[in-house]
Amino acid sequence: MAPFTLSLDPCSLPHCLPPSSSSSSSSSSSSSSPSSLVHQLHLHSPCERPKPAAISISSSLQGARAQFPIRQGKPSSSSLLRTAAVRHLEGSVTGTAGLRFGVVIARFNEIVTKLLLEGALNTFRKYSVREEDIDVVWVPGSFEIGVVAEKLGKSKKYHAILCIGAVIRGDTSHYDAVANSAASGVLSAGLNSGVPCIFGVLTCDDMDQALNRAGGKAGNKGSEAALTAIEMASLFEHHLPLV
Ligand code: INI
Repeated sequence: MAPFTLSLDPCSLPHCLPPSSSSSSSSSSSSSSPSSLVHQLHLHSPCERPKPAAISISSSLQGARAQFPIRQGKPSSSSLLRTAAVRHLEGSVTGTAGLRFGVVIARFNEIVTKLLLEGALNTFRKYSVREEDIDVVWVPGSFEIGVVAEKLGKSKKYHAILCIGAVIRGDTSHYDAVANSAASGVLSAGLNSGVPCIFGVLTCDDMDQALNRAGGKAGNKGSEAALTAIEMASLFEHHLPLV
């Protein structure tokens, strides 16, 4: 069996736990409040960030493996899924220090998109992303999102781009055109720029459905998309180095 040397980076904390939930779930851990965590994370600038895991592998795969830092996987109920020899590369939603995000948001159906943005910004805050590391760019409609997302991605100023819009069938006969264009635009932006572009565009049958997904009884999809953006930013930054 190839010998591994693993070291943990900040991203190796439990994957799904928001920094604040650890303090709220246990009264004895109140010292890890969001604000104290922010303070700790800010001690490291991006260039001071601890280097990802060091690897020592004596096999013919050494060269290839050395390009991809290994992080310890979260505990699995099945030991078959997590073994020493199989690498699992996965972004983390903790350890967000230094990660920068662009948000592209459509004004069309603003009553919905503003709620999605609110959910996204709350999530960024909850996971200790600094406000100064977020830029929000407004565009007229979802159709315009892709071109701006691609421009932001190519600027290399951001680790992920979060795209927010609301396409509502009841409002237009060209629903399908706008919805499909928004989806393919965001996809192309990610592929062409090499920066994760996250699809936070609602495609709904009516306004009720949209509001339900923008903080109503179906949750807030803007918040979910922000979490996806954090995970993908982390994956790219910490585990998939530029090659
Ligand atoms: N843009 C949206 O974001 N959502 C919609 O529901 C929508 N409808 O219904 O038409 C919409 N249209 C505008 C479109 O995105 C462009 O801004 C417009 O076509 C100009 O290019």
